[in-house]
Amino acid sequence: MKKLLLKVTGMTCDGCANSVKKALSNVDTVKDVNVDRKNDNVSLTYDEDKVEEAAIVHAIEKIGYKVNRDN
Ligand SMILES: [Cu+2]
Repeated sequence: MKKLLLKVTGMTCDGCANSVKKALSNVDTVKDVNVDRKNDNVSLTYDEDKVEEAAIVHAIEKIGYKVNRDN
């Protein structure tokens, strides 16, 4: 499992944070999703052998938020 930290901008309320969390939870192998809306931080773990990081980023962008990779 690999840990991923992303900067996600555009989350203006707790509803947004929940939407992001839900979208990520639907991506295969993703777990331990944590959304810190105030700091635009989203962390999670996933299996890098089965899922591309791009698929995770896409899941967020698809519902309308911007992702900036934090390494
Ligand atoms: Cu919102």
